[in-house]
Amino acid sequence: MAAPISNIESESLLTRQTLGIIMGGGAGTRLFPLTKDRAKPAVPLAGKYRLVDIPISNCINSGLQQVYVLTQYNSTSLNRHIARTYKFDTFTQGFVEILAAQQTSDGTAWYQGTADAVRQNLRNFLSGNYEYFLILSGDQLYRMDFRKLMASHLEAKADITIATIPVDAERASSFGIMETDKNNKISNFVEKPKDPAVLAKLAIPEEAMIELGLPLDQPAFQANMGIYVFNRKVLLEALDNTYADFGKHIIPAAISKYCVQAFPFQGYWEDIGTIRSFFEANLDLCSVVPQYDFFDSQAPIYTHARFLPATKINGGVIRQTLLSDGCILSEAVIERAILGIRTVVEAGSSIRNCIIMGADYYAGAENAPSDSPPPGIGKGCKIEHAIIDKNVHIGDNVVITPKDKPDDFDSPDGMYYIRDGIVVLPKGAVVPSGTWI
Ligand code: ADQ
Ligand code: ADP
Repeated sequence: MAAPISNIESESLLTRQTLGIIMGGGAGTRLFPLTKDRAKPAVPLAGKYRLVDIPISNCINSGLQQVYVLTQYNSTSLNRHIARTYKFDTFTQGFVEILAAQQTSDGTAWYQGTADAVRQNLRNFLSGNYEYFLILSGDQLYRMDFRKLMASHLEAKADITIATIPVDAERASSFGIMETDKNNKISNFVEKPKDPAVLAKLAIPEEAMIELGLPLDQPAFQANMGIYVFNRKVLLEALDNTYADFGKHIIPAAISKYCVQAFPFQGYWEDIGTIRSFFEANLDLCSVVPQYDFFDSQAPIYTHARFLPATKINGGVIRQTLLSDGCILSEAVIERAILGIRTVVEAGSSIRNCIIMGADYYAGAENAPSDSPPPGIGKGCKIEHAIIDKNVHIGDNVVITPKDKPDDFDSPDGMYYIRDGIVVLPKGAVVPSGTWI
């Protein structure tokens, strides 16, 4: 057996020789309309962050400071956010850079899938002296020390390592599911198995369940988290074809050809790439003890530092709510909600089970557009089960609820959308006083 790699050794290896590649989203519409005017990585999260802050912070907290973000298009908000947030000094040679599909050599074609996105940028990646490529999804909420993943990859002398998480039978058909031997070597991989007979054969064996400390009362499956480590030569070979996706094509084809290892992970991990999962993971942060810990000072989540004033509360009732900086709240009832930066709520309004993303400016500010009414929520409104994107103006006595409405609906005037039973108001929407949605 290979000698164990010391932490310091694997840490410096990771820092010097690993490139982080964040998959910032396909042409997909799963987070629409939050992605109507911005690239997916720039979607606001938990009041003051953006989706991309999670994988980038995990990289930085793991000592990895060279990171590319692959996205379809380079929206101004994504560009601005990355440029303002991730600045490294000259001694570290760290960078976080966006590579947008529009800017690749062959023109404006969108990336056909995750593997295609990496393939189209290979020249960029290979120009550095990287031995390892850490490929990460951009729409997941989790905290992982990638040094442990790298140490496991090196120890196993793997060609590819895939981080895995146990899931139950109900969720298994949404993930790549794999079988491993007792040394965590992957022997079989099925992308999103729909056939119950196929799935049943992939259940984690009892002795492995005991080893992982999982309850034995229901079957569990080892799911692909979309987090991969590739050795340089193996990545080159694996992409020497026209396969579009890692999960659908590259990984299943690699199992018989390479040493592909699993790295079992057991912390909190949520895919937040759909409106429903995004909504639920955000609102879980309002629980008394949330499953995800933004308060962890050992591995903080970084974001754009703004110099906003403290939030001002003139009165009202606030329960289980995340309040960002620079809000002004007057005699409102707010329960289980996320209030983003510069949120304004006027007297007599009630907000329950909502994500309010806030605003880029205050009414009358120098940077406020002269042709839009002020952002914020007026007097006497009732809003529930909704996501209100940035810079939305809601007049007085407005009611917004998905109750008695279809689960999926687009209002003809584009003022609102319903997705998975949640009302979503797009960025900059204007809702006149007295409107019932
Ligand atoms: P899916 O979630 O279906 O399954 P996929 O659509 O391939 O994954 O997206 C993976 C990540 O890449 C997401 O963050 C997505 O936003 C991003 N992405 C997708 N297409 C992209 C593109 N063209 N350019 C840039 N980024 C893109 C995958 C695996 C499963 C695994 C789950 C775990 O295929 O096996 O279980 O991820 O979430
Ligand atoms: P934040 O990171 O604060 O959520 P943004 O990056 O979207 O917000 O915008 C930050 C600030 O930049 C806001 O004050 C906004 O008015 C201003 N701003 C918005 N769009 C532009 C633009 N295209 N160019 C320059 N500044 C802008």
